[in-house]
Amino acid sequence: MKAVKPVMIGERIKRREDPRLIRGLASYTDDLKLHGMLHAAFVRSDHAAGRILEVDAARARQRDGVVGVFTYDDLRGRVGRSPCTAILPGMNDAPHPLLADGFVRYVGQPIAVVVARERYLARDAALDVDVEIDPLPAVVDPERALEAGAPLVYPELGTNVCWHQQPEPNPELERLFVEAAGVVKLRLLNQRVAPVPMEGRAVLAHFEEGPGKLTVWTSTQTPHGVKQQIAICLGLPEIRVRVIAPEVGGGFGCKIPAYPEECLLGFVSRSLRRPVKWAETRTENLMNTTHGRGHVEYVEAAYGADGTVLALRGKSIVEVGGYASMLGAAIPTFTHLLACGPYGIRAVSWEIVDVYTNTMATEAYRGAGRPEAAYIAERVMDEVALRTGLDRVEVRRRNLLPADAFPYTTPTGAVYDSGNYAATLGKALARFDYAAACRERDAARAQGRLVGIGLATFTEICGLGPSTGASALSRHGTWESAEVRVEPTGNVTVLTGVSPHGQGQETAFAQMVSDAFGIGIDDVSVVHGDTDVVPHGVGTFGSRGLVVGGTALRMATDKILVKARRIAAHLLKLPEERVSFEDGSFRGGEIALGFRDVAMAAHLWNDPVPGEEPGLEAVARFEPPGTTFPFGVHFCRVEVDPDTGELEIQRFVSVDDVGNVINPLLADGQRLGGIVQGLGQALCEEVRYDESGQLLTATLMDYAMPRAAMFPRIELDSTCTPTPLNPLGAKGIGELGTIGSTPCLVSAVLDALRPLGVTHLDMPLTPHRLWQAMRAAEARS
Ligand code: MCN
Repeated sequence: MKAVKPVMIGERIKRREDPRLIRGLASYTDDLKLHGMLHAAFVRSDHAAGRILEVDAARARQRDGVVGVFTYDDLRGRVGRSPCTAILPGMNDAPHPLLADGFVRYVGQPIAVVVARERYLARDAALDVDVEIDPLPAVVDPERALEAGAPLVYPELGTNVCWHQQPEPNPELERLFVEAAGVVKLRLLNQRVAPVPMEGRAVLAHFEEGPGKLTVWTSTQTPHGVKQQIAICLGLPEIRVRVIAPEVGGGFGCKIPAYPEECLLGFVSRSLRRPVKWAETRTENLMNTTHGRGHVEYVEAAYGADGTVLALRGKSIVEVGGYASMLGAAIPTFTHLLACGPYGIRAVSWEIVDVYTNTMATEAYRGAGRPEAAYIAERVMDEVALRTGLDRVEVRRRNLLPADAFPYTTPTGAVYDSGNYAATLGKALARFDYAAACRERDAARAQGRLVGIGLATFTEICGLGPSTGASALSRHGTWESAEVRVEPTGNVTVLTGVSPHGQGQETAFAQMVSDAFGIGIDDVSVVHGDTDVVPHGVGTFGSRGLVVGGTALRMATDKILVKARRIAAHLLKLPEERVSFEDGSFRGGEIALGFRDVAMAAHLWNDPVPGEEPGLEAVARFEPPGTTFPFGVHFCRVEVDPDTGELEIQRFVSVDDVGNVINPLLADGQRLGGIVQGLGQALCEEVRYDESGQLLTATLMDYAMPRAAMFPRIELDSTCTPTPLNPLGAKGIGELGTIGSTPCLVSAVLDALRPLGVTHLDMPLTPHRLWQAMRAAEARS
C-alpha cells in the first residue's frame, strides 16, 4: 500500500468538513425526508401575558390534508414538563408546559401544534386555529419586574425573582473599601442578543411501533442530553429513544437545551404513528430560540492611589425570561466567578437576582457569563486609569497576576490553571505598536478628529467539567467519551461524545489520530451526534470539545498503542520494552512492523498474544480535574464621524493564549468568528421588546447582524502557556474571541468621544446612539 504522510498536531490543515458543506452535499435535519412524513406548524401566542379563554381548532381540523391538532388538553397527564434541568438550589422553579396550559407568558409561546400532509398546509391550518386570550399586563424590563406592584409572570410565586444569590458578609472587603483611595461606581448594561445560527432549529421525530422506538433528528449541540430529556418528558425508557444530530449549522449555545418542540414532535409522532417534521422560520428563530446576555450590572470597585483595584462589589440583575431554560439561571454565576478577570483583586462580593419577565428565555450564548464579567472588569480598569491619571495599559500591568502566581485561586473560588499575562500583553503592545498608535490618535485629535484606542486584557473559564461542579445543574456529568476502533486494514473510526456544529472537530480529531498512529488523515473517520452509535457523550458547549473530548480521544489512542505494542512485541519475538513506536512503525532492532501490520494481526489472531483479546479498540472517558483558563489581549483603533456618529474600526489586534493548539487554522477561524460575534454585540445587535412584550426585532431586517464590511482585517497572534490539566496542554478556544472584543470596542469609542465630554455609553454603539451622546455632551458643555 502506498505510504501516506501522517498529519501532525500543530499543522494548519483545511477543514475536511468544508467541501461537503460548500458543495451542498451535507444533510441538515430539514433536508431529511421519510416515507409518510407529516409536517408540523405551531400556533404561538400573540400576547406576552394573558389567560387563554379558548382554543378552537375545529376549522383547522376540517381543512383537507390536516391530520391532527394538539393542544394542552391532549397532553394533560401524558407528558412531563418542558425540559429544564438546571434547578439551582433555592430557585423559584416555575413549570413550563410543552404547550401553554391556560396562561401565556411570552410572545411566541407554543399553544397548539397542527400536523398536516404538507408544510405550507400545516402553516395555513395553524392560522385557522382560533385562540382567544384575555391579555394581562406584561413586564419586560427586569428592574421594573422587581418593583413593588409589577405584574407577576407567575402570580402563584408571589414574586418575579427566579433565583437570588445573596452576597456573603465579607469584612475584608468592607475594610478595603474604607481604606481605598477612591471608589468607581458603574451601571453597566449587557443587552439581550440573539444567537442567530445560520441553520435554525429543526426536528424530525419518527416513532416506530414495531420496535417501539422513537428516533429524533434534531439540530442540537447535545444529542445525549436531549435523548435523556425526551425520554423523561415522554415517559419512555432511554433505550427506546435515539437522537441524531445530523449536520448542524451553528448553535452558539442556543442549541444546548432540549426544547418543548423536540419533546412535542416525539409525542405527536407516537400519537399519529407517522414521522413528523418541523423547521423553524427565521422569525420563530428570533422569537422562540433562546437569547443570550440580558444583564444589568451595578458595580463598585475600590482602588488604591497606585491604580490597583482592591475589591469589587456588585449585583447582576438578569432576565431569565418567561421560563427558566436549561442553563439560563446559572449563567450569571460565571459572571461572579470570573469577576476578577486576569487581575489580582483581593475581595469580591456579588449578588445575583435572576428575574422572570414576559420575554423569551435566555440561555448560554457564546461566552455565557464571561463576556459580562470581562465587560465589568475592563470598564473598571479604564475608569481607574481616568481617575488616577495613569495610562490604561499601566493600570492593567499593575493589576495583572504575575506568571508565578499559578495555580491561582481567586476570591470567587475559581482556580486558574496557568498563565503568563504580562508576556501576552507585551506581545500585543508590540504588535499594535501602542506608543505610535497613541501618538497618531493625539495628532488626529489635534485636527478635531474623533480617534480612539481601546484595549482589553481578559481571561475566561472553559473546558467544562469537572462533573462535581455540574451535577447540580444537569442530570449529566461533564466528562467526555471517546471510542477508537482500528479496522483490520488499519483504518480508524473515532466515536466521540462531543457534537461539533461548526468547530471543525472532525478535522482536529482525525489530525490527532493521524499523528498518534502515523496513518494518513483520510484513513480516519470521525463519527458523532448519534446516540445509538456513540454510546455515551455529553456534547459541545463551554469550549470543552477539544480539552475534554480531545483528551478522551488521546486516552483512547494511548490505550490502543499500549496493546498494539504488546502485539508487535509478540510478533517480533522481543520483550515489550525493546519495542519502540516511531513514525508509524513498531521497531525492535533491525525489524519494523507498520501500524497496519499490527492492526491486521490483531484481527486475524492466527498468532494469538497470550493474555490479550483479539481486536484493536479502546474506550475512554475523561473527567477533567479542573477547568482551563485561556486568556488574551485585544487592541483596537476606531474613528467616529462627528456629524453622523458612524463608527469605523480601523485596526483590531488580538493576541491570545490557549496553550497548545492542535490546528492553528481552525483555531484562527474560531478566534475570528468569536471576535466578530463580540464586536457585533458592541456595534449593532440587540433583541428589543416593546413595553407590552411584543418583539420588535423579529426579522433580520430589524435585528442587525454584523457584516464583513464593518471590519478591517483582524490581526491575530498568540503566545503559548500550556495547561497542566490535560495531556494535550490545550485550553479551549471556541468562545475566547467573544470575551474581550466587546469591552475593547467600547473602550475605544469612549476614548474617541472623551474629548467631547462623553463619559458613558451603553451598547449597541449604533450611529444614532453615538450621535445622541455627542449632541448631549455638547449641550452640557
Ligand atoms: N482547537 C485547537 N486547539 C486548541 C483549542 C481548540 O485546535 N487548543 C480547535 C478544536 O479542535 C476545534 C475548535 O478549535 O476544532 C474549537 O474547539 P474548542 O475550543 O474545544 O470548542 P468546542 O469544540 O467545545 O466548541 C464550542 C464553542 C462554543 S461553547 C460555542 S458557543 C461556539 C464555538 O465553539 N459555537 C460555534 N464556536 C462555534 N463555531 C461555529 N462555527 N459555530 C458555532 O455555533
